[in-house]
Amino acid sequence: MYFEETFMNFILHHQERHNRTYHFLTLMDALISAAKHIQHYYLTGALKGNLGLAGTVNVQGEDVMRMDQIAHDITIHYLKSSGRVIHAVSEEAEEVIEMDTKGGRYFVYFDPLDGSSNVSHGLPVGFLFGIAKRNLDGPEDGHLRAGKEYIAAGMFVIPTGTFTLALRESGTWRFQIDETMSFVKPFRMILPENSKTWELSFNEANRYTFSERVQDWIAQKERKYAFRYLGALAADFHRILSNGGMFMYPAIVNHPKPEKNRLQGKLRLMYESAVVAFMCREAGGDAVDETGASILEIQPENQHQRTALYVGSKLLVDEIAQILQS
Ligand code: AFP
Repeated sequence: MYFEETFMNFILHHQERHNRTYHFLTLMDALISAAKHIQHYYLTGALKGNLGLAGTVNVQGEDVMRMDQIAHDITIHYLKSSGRVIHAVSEEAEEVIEMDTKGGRYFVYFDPLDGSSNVSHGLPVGFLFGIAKRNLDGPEDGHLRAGKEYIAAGMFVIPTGTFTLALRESGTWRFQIDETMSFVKPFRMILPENSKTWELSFNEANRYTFSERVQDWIAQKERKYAFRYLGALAADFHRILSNGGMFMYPAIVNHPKPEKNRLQGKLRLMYESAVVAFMCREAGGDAVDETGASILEIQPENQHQRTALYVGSKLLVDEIAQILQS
């Protein structure tokens, strides 16, 4: 018989090779339990009447919760019970969530159900997370960490059963779920250098609201690369990691209704942009914001801060960064 290497084995050996504690394993176990539980709800939610409108009542006469609220509650439960988390930041909670402020070691930033408009279609959504570590040597400096200080970042693409995790200076790895619901078969992701498979991913409907220079750049490239867009960052970025190219959510600066401009972009820095930027860097790529500055260098001023995002193959990101900086 042949057995694939499990995620837990992979991460255990990684921790041992680097003389690290097992606390990180406990945290990863909590995140994986949450992801499996969310996937279960996603797959059975319609049957249980839980995918309806929040505030309505389901067939069992229970109040219907939004799927993203369910995913948030599940994740909070597992993170809290791990006993390893100091503070968590969730897309679904305005305030920072205090957990184990004395014994915890990690800060976790997450979006438990990103791309929720895909839910009612049964199409992929993401559970994205970034992890930073308590300052064990000096005074604690709080949860607002730049992406370059994350120790790990990852995403589950639900309900496809794929999980991608980047470990600082140790690469980006993809796992898939097996018949026993274990994540197995670590596969190192490196962005392909050959541009044959590269793709561009952005919301085409927004194209004429981008800055002129971004529009010009797209016009130069559009015949060269295939174009894909699912509307869920984790799923769109999943393709870019495999095929190369670039995902972008530029700033909206030319909307016909100026009040609809989004000068800071749409995506959230701490649990969307920095997460994929971290995974991308570990796979040999890069990510910048609307000024052409590195996403991983941005020091957040608040946990729900937004940023424009250009992430993917280094060549394309360097090219757009130069244009944005000029
Ligand atoms: P929702 O979770 O509100 O659907 O937003 C998803 C998302 O943050 C990200 O996953 C997508 O890449 C992006 O927004 C899609 O935004 P548009 O619908 O504006 O293209």
